Amino acid sequence: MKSLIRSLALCSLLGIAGNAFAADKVCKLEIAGTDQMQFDKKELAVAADCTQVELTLKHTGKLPAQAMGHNWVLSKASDMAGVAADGIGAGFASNHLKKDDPRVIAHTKIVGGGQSDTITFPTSKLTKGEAYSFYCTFPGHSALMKGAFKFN
Ligand SMILES: [Cu+2]
Repeated sequence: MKSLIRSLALCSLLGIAGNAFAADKVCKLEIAGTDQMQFDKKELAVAADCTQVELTLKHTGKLPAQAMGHNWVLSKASDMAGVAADGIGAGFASNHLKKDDPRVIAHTKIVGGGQSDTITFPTSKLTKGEAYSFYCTFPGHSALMKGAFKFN
C-alpha cells in the first residue's frame, strides 16, 4: 500500500513537470502571400499539445500594400464571410478588420511586397476539432486567399 501511494505521488509530480514543459510549447507556422493574390498553403495545422502559435506571414511579391496587400486572419469557418464583409468598410488603416471584432481569433497586419509580420497567439482560444478558416480580408481577396486551419 505504501509503495502504491509513493508511485501515485511520483506520477503526479511527473505530471506537473510535464505540464510545465507543455506550457512552453510554441509551434511555428509560415505562410506566404503573392502578387497573384494567393497564399502558398491551403491548409495549416497545429497539434493539440501546442500552447502557443507563432505565425509569420510573408509577402513574397513586389506590389505595394495599398494595391496588393495581404493579412492573415483566423476565425471559425462559419465567421469568415461576415468578418471579410465587415473588413471592407473598416478601411486599410484598420487592416481591413472591424475594430475589436470578437469573431477574429488572431490576425496579422496588412503587408505589402517584401514585408512580413509575425504574431503569437495562445491555443487556449481554440477548441479541438472545431472548423477554423484563415483568410485575407483585403477587399476581394478572401474568395481566393483562404484555407483550413486545423487544431487537433
Ligand atoms: Cu490579400
